Amino acid sequence: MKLTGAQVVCESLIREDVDVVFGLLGGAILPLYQTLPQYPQLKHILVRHEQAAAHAADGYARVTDKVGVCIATSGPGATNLVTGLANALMDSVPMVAITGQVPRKAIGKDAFQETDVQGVTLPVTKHNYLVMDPSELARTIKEAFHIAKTGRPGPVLVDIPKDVQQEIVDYNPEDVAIDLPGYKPHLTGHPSQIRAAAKLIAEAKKPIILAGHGVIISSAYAELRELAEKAQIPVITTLLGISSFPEDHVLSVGMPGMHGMAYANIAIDRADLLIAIGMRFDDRVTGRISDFAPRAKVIHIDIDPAEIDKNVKTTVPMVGDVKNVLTQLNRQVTSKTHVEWVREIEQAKKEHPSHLIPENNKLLPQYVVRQLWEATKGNSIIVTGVGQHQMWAAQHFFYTKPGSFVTSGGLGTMGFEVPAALGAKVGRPHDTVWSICGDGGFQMTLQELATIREHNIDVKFAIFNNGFHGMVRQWQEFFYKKDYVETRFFNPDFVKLAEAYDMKGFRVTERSKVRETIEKAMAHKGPVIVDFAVESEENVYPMIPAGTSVKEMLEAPMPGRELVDHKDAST
Ligand SMILES: Cc1ncc(C[n+]2csc(CCOP(=O)(O)OP(=O)(O)O)c2C)c(N)n1
Repeated sequence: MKLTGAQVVCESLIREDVDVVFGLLGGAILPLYQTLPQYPQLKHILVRHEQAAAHAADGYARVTDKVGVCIATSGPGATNLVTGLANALMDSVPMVAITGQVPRKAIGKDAFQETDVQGVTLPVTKHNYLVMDPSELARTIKEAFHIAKTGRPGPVLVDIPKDVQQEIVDYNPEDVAIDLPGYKPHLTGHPSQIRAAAKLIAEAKKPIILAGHGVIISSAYAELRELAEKAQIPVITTLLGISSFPEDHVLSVGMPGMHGMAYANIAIDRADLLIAIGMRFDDRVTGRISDFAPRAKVIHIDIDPAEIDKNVKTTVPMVGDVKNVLTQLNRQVTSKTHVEWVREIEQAKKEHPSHLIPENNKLLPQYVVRQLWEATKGNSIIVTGVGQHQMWAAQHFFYTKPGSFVTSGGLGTMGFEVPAALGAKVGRPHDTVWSICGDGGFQMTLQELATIREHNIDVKFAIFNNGFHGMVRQWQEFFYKKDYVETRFFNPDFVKLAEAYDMKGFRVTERSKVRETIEKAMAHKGPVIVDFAVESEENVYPMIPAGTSVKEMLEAPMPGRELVDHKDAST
């Protein structure tokens, strides 16, 4: 059949099972926008800034098994997507971004709103295209989705000149085939490596699993659990691996790394075998590499061969999809117990109770997180920004439902919390979504409150209002003698702000009012902002300063353990 390029794009999106797109229009993408009403199956959510379109698509993709889609115009529209693309690439999130480009004959002339988007986004996408021939549109969109969601997922950008969107082409969906001879993700583990890994597991006295985002991406929850239970191996979950293993399980040891649970880091330090599953040994996990897991052999399962030996030397690598590899491995792993080892970790938990919240009358941010957990009975998707509140959300809410924690891990993007929560609620409309926000990060994308109100997207925002860029203030306190340069700032009245956006707003200044306000917010149908006036100079503990090791770990001061000797070892 004969269609315009724009119609081919819409037809192709529908064939990829897309039902919602996030975007903001402009001249170069107008032909596509003017075509959208012909396809009511494609719901469009108009954001107020393109960065939010990318983060919303990202949040949507993380809580569904779908690819998130965002759309922007040429030039500034496309460049506004860059942070969102980089964020999705770092955290392996399947996304397709469609951008308008100036007409073909204007390319290279510094035309109005012309930017070399392919060039700009090359390092922040898994792959990108500039479609110069309308007859290649259908295949390109099909390839973009295939690349975005297979292998190690990531964002793919398709840049389409305005006249390519307007031109009439032949479209026969049956004839559209992908043509990617060089792209063949390796999906199953090599049998000899599986045997070698099973042997290491059988020999280990102190094995520990490090479960990452790959477990969630691959939906390998049951397989992970089977491995852990069969061989009685304690499980640590990285920041992005949170919710891949239920935190109420006896073998759960929590999060490792810079702000990980002390006992998780101690367990890694003492382990004789690390089984790293779909994680990439980020520096926030390892600290100083030479001191990381000094006694351990390493089994590393990852779909991306580039991750093997990148940061940590691997004894047995297994390249493949986590679910497949674990299924293969579980067949060869024999039942075992590690009673002494599990007891040793239990003892470390008692000696280093990192999850304890100080009992006092202060409005502590940790307490707010714990109350959110209790009030929701753990039945909520938690979305966060980046900073102290993010770490407290990771530490003090106990995640038991797969895919219930959405956070910007690799890029650490403040401002993620508002649009990603919007996207998550669109993706899982029947789930409660709480966005735990920094007062700094919230103000980076709060314009999206208008989008949220317009579509009545029922997200509950908990702003941790400490009047500071809290995480940076903490570094200034620890490493720069409390020299608070430019971390303190003025905040608007968030309750009035909520009212300005026709939303419900509450302010909480006392610990005793936390729970009832959370319940009121949940009872209200529609979006709510709760402004928690939390302790302004509370610190996140434990902390392993950047570039150091578990030996230099700082734990919360308590009787008999005073804080001493803060060194600036940061890199
Ligand atoms: C876009 C962006 N800019 C700067 C930073 C550096 N940074 C990391 S944490 C942080 C402070 C975050 O403050 P806030 O959002 O209020 O959260 P809090 O740490 O107080 O919980 C900053 C500025 C960042 N991560 N992202």
